[in-house]
Amino acid sequence: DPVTDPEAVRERALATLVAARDRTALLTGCVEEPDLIAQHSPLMSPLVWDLAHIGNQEELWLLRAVAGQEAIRPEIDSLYDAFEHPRAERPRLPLLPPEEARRYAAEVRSRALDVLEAAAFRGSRLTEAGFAFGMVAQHEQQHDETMLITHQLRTGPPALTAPAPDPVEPFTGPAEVLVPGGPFTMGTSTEPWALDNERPAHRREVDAFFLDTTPVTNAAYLRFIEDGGYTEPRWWAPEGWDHVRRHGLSAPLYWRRDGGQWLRRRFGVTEVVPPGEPVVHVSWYEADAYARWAGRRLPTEAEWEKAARHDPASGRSARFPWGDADPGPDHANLGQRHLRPAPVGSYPAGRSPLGVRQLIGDVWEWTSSDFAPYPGFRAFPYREYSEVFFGPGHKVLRGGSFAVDAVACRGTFRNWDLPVRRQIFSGFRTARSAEVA
Ligand code: AVJ
Ligand code: FE
Repeated sequence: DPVTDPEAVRERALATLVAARDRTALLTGCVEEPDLIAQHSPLMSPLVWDLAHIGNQEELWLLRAVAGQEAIRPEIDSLYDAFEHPRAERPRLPLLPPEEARRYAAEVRSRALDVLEAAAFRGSRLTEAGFAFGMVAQHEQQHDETMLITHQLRTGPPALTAPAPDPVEPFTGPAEVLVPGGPFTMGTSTEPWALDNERPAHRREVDAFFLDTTPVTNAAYLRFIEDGGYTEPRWWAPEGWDHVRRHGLSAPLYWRRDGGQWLRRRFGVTEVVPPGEPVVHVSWYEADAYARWAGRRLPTEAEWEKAARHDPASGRSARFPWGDADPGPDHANLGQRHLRPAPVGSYPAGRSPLGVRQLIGDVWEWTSSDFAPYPGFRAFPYREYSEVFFGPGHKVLRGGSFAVDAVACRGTFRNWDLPVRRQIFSGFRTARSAEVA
């Protein structure tokens, strides 16, 4: 059993730590030093901050908390504490220069692998089933997605390339799927590397609803734009309307109208907006307005998770829409294999039992829900991962994007952000309540 056999846990932890570091090396090795220390947007850290922060968190959790070691460089902790310094002020900190940051992260990693080699994976909640190692690998992968967001914000010639997803026939299946009402199991108490906010498993009642079979496409979103969506206050939440007016927004981030067509900039390349791909780089306010314009609404977080995990035949919740198997390349567009969402209709093997498509990967999907703790939530291992973000300010996103690694993606995984944010790889699908007889 991969959860209880210590050698299997060790092997999985090693493979995920190595994969995360390979990706970090790619994201910080494909540009020159000035691009590593520059701040490409006040919304983001310089890439060199993410790099040392990844090492510093690994040191805190694997070297100090798990192995009881002394700090390697105690004076740098505060520089890389995300709560002490907001992103906008990080470029003015005396950060480790790129070469030193690399050496520091490598030193931490080499010691962490010794800790992993000797670990017993029992006796404490932190090491049980390799949790701390899985948490650190997920943390690094989350910052790899953050760094990919920074790369997308960066202007100049492309630094990253990746093949396009395989082409598919335009999706012609039903536009929406009926998810029957009734209880389902939300969250998890058994997934070994699930983070605190995904726990514990609990029953949730969800009324019958219809959910879009696929994420909303660029073509559909364009109809909203061309119907005057951005000029009609009635589609918008009041704060959303205010935001759109103040910032003069009229299309997703990175889009620009050129004569008769819409272009977008994507990792240094300008291209015609592809009609069949899920729309990406929209805020919660834009998703909410589109849904209202379409006569629909965003799904709640519980509706999203029921559609993604509940198997009506067995009554149980699976880890993923397709079952309990870890994601493979036929299931979903994950792991930065591509630098874009795949067209709707891709990955038929990843569909849910009811036929909902592309719930995992491609684009993060906004839900209507505020980020809130599940009944019985306990912060673990630190309050600053989830607990301090609970509240009405943050909206939940689900399902992961093309920029998320499989280790940080599952049917229970919860992401959150402010409703104005759109530099993230965010899209959405819409829902409507089923008529009650
Ligand atoms: C879960 C993506 C909102 O990036 O702020 C990284 C993940 N937490 N380091 C973030 C995280 C601490 C977090 N999100
Ligand atoms: Fe972090």
